[in-house]
Amino acid sequence: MSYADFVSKSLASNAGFKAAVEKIKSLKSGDKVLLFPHDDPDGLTAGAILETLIKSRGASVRTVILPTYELSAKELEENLKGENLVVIADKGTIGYYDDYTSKADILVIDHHPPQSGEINHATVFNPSVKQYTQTSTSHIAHMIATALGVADSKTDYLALVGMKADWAIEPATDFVCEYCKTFYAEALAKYPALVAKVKAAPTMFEVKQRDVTTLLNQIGEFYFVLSGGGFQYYYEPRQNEFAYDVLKASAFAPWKDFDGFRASLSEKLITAAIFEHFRQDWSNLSSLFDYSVELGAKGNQKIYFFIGNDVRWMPMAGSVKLYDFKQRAGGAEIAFIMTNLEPGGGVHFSFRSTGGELHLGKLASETAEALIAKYGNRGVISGGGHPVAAECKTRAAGVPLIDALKIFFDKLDVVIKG
Ligand SMILES: [Mn+2]
Repeated sequence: MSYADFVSKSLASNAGFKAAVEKIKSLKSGDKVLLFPHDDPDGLTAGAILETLIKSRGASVRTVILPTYELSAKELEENLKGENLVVIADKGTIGYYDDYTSKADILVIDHHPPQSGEINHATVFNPSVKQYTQTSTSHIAHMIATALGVADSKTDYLALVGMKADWAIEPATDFVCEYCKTFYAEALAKYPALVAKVKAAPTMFEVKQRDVTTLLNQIGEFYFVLSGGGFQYYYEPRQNEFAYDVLKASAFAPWKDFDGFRASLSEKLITAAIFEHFRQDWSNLSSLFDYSVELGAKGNQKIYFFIGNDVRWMPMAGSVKLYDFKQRAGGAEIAFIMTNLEPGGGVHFSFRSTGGELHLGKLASETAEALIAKYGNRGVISGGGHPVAAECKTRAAGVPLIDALKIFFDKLDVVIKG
C-alpha cells in the first residue's frame, strides 16, 4: 500500500481524521487560531506542520509553548484572546478538554492513550482512541497535511524528526511501528542520507546497540537537547520556545552529515553552546549511575535504585545504562528506578526496565495516586507510562522529598511482595 492509499483509507475509516481535516479546510482568511503544541520534539515538529496547514488556508495562528504536558483551564484562559479555534497538539487526549468547548472550538491532535474520561464535544484525531496505536503526533499532523495536499519535503522532514524522538521509528535498528510503515517506506527512498546507518558517537537513542547511528537520530537528539526534551532541562531560559524558532527557521536540505545540518542552522553559536553543555552532562551521567544500589528483586528481575540532585537527562541516560546493568548482571532482566530532586523542589521518579515482572506504568500511576491522595494537586502531580518506561513527577505540589520517598517505597514494597 502507498502512503497516499493509507491516508485515504484512514480518512474513510477514522471519523476523527475526517473531522480534523474538515475543520482545517473550513478555515479562511481572517480566522484566528490558537495553537498549543507539547514542548518536546514531537510536539514542536507537529506544531510546525500544523502552523503551515493553518496558514495555507489564509488563517492566522498564534503558537503558545508551555512547559507543561496537560493544558489546564487556567493556561487556556490566560492565553485565549478571542481565537475561534484552539488546537491542542501532543498534549494528551484528556476528558476535561471537553469543558473547553464552552470557550472556543477545540481540535485535539494526539497519539497518547486517552485519559480521565471520554471526549465527546471537541474534535479529536488520535488513532489510539480506538486501541493503542504506536505513532507520533508529527505523523498524525503529516497525515492531515497529506489529506490537504500540502505535504512537502519540509513537512516530511519534520514528521521524521518527531517520529524518531518519540521512538515510533528507530532507523539505526530498522524498527518502524506498524502505523508509520507506509510513510516511512517512501521517506526511506526519498531521504536516504537521513536514515543511512553511520559509524559515529552513539546518540541518546542508541539504547539497544551502540555501534551505529543515523543523521536522523543525531538531529532528533539535537532538537531533544535544544527543546529540553519536554523535561525543561534548560541551559538558557525558555529554551523550548527557542528550539521551536530554530526548527521553524531551518530549511530542509539533503544534508550529508551532522556537521552539514548544524552549519545550516540560524543560531549556530547558541545552539552549539547548549549542545556542548549537554554533551558534558551526558558523559558524566554514566559513571554517576555506577553509584546506584541493587534494592531487591521481583522474580528474576533485579531492581536498581539511584537518587540524585538536579540530574539532567536522567531518564534518557537511564535507558542507556540499563543495558550496562543487564550485562553486568549476567543477562538478568533489570528495572532501574531513578529519583531526581529538581531545582524547584519537585521530585521526579523515572522508571526503565529491560522487561520482566514489574509493570512500571502501574507502579508510576499508583505512586502518583498515593501522592495525590495526600497532597491533592491532580495534574500537577502526575504519573504513568508503559510496562518498561514510566515517569512520576510532583512538580510544584510541595511534596517534601522524604514524603515522596516514603510513599513510593510503600508502593514498591507492596508491588514486590504482591
Ligand atoms: Mn508525542
